[in-house]
Amino acid sequence: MAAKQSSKTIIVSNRLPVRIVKEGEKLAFMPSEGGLATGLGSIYKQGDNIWLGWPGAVLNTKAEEAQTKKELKEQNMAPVFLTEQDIELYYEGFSNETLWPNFHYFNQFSEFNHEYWEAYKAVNQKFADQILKNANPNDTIWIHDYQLLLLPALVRAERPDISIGFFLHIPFPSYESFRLLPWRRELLLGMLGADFLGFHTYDDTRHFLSSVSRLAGIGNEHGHINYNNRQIMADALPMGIDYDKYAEVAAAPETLEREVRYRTSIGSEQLILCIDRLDYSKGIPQRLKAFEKLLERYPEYLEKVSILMVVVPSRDQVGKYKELKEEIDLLVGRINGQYSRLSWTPIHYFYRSFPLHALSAFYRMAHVCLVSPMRDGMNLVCKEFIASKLDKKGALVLSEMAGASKELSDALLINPNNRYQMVEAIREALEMDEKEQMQRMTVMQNTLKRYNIYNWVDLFMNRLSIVKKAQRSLTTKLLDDKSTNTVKSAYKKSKEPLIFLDYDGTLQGFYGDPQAAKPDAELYSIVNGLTKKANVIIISGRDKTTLGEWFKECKVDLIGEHGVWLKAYKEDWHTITNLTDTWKEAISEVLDGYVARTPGSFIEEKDYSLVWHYRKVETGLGELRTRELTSHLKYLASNQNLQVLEGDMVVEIKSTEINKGRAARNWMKRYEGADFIMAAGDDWTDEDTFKVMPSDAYTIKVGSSNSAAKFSVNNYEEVRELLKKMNS
Ligand code: GDG
Repeated sequence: MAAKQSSKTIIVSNRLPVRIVKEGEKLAFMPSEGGLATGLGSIYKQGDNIWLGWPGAVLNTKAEEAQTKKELKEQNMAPVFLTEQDIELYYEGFSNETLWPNFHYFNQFSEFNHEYWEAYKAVNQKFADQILKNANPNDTIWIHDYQLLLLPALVRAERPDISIGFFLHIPFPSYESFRLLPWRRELLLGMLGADFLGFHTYDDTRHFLSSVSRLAGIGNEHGHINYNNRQIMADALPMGIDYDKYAEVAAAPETLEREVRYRTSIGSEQLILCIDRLDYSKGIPQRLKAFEKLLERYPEYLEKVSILMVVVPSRDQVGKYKELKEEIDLLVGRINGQYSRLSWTPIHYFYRSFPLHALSAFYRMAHVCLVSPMRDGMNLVCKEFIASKLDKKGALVLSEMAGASKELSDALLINPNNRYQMVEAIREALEMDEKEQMQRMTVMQNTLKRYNIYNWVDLFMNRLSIVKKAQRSLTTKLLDDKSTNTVKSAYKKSKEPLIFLDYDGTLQGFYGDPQAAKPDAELYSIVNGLTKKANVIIISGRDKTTLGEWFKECKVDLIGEHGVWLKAYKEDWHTITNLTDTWKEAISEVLDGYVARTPGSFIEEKDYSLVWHYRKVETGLGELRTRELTSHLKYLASNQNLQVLEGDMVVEIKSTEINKGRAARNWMKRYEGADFIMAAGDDWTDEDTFKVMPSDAYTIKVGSSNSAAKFSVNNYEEVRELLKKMNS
């Protein structure tokens, strides 16, 4: 007996949420407290789910590897072991010296080194091998970040149907930056192995789509990319934080005790807080220079305001980082040297990391949090600051180059290259009255509470499963000789066959003048051949007069104007009028999902329609969502008789009760005894017909292979060939 194949989720990232520390002969496994680890904890710790990645130490013996495997297995993790050379070339090299600077627009620092590239490919393959060892066809794989851009396609090559999601945590650069990479096409094709690709902001998504189109020559329609017969989706999904955790830590006795201790030693001065990893993308020197300018221009702040600056050590043995560290040290030295008093230090500078409760005490103490990166995918520090402000007092100065600025429009937004603006924004933050602080903080807290890390994880997994479902329902098989014979022999055997045929593009080609597309002799002969045995329905968008005229000599039923007009053979034309609103509940749920992911949008309910408004949504994002919503509804809900209409900043879903699907369904009732059902069509209105067909019907899409139909053919001539064979 075959064992039932379970379906699990596999999370993959360069680093596991654990750190191995070698203590002499022994290995200690320290959990990581990062936001991603917390958010994904709700997934990877469940059942058979698993997180794959590098455990953070190069292991030297088989015994160490075996122990690591065993310990990690107990925590639902599996290691990908990397050598020192892997780390040097793939991680430090290609990931951090090629991709990182390029994606953050620091191209002057990008190294284009072939050895790095080879190592990057090889390590991505190592990850793929590890996934393939663990993955079943029904599993879902969620791959994270820029170190693993090739991984989706490597897995896809071996598991064509598996569900793969990818999330990029750093910015995706403009085409103008990305095109500089010698391996740009390979990287894009690597990413396109995924079914759903998530980015922090709409701009990242837009840049990715533009690179895919211009560098890989693969077009997209509103975020949907058709590639290798798969419909892939790219979308913005800003990552949140574990809001409640930060709020709880901010209220913990240990945090309060630390705050009192730190305050006692610092004094009562106003604090500007900055927390970053040592990196040139963070704009640390620019910020220090702005602070120096502030003191110079507004001497009233001397002895009243200080910066508390935490820089977390990172790669400070590498050239550029070493230089950056030296530059920061010099600037801090210069400013402190010039302005310090015995009782006051302008910059409290720490080049080290702190435990969470210390960080939380800093967040509580800060009057202003200054987050001024030159470029940042999201930036979680500013979100943690907001969550830690239990009394809602304090102000955030935020670079518009951080992804977080798209959500936190109530911060004081700055361009980090504009020193004058930064100085004035810091001043405005220091001077802001409490009422305004609390107003702004309330808005930002509400946003972050709602779009928290758990919500982000749920949304990602939902998106991926919707994309995959739509993809699976839309994959057709090219009608080959074998399937043609199957259709033919089923038709021959049937006693009461029923055939729905769209007209333009299905039975006839397209002409400049629509009236010129009238049936020719061959077509009449085919239709008349079929009607000797079958009930044939011409189901078209054409008006009833034209259809009636063209087929007046044929023994066919007619459906005109996409289902508005119906006419059985020898009967008169009539219309459908009954309206219902039973579809609304299900569609509201879908729309709720869009409202949750699109801040500023809302739903209006009318008697026979629902309206999604996006006038207040970030420019561009509303338009992108419209495309997505329209196609989502078309594919998921059109068998419920809905029409999706785009208006001025609105999308309206109407109960028309009128479409080809409904008309076809009525006709199937009329011919209840049908023992062979076939439908052929070429455009989106025919999708409605395909969707109401019983599962054993032969549905045929003319043109692309993306359809709810089972089979596809290339053009109307091939439809005619098939019908001729059935007649023969
Ligand atoms: C990448 C993208 C994106 C910092 N110092 C200490 C400490 N931290 C914690 C912070 C925060 C985290 O580190 C830093 O998060 P960021 O978002 O700022 O940056 P990266 O981790 O480099 O992240 C970034 C992120 O991915 C998520 O997608 O936002 O744009 O570059 O959580 O609190 N934690 C402790 N001590 C410290 O001294 N305990």
